[in-house]
Amino acid sequence: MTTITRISLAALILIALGVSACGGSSSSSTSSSPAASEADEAMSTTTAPPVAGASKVTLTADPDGQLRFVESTATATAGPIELSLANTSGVPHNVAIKDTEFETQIETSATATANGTLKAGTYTYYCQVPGHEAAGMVGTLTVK
Ligand SMILES: [Cu+2]
Repeated sequence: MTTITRISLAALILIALGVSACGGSSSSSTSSSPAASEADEAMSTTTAPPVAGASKVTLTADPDGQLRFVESTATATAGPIELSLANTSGVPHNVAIKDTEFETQIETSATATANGTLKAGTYTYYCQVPGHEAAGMVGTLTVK
């Protein structure tokens, strides 16, 4: 009786360990940059490695929390571009460029960055948080 109870307990513990181990591995991050440290992610996010000499486009979310970018227009040089949104407000924002790969993470009180390349042209950047573009969180990027 005692032996059977011990075996059953041991089996239950093994099952429990097995389940938790499986749960742990299957819930691993889906991040596309697993090498990034948690400290880095807390400060900024990046969708692709930065390119040396990239044309930097730095936008700023309204610091008072209004749904707008401080810059309604921006310019960049065609080629590799580093797009950043500095957000010091308590409102979550991001920046994306329509019809391109550029899309930063949504951040609150942090700076988010996306890297990629753009050809010369006129692009529209906007905030993807629902309602923000409609409220006016949109601008024009001219790439030459
Ligand atoms: Cu926004």
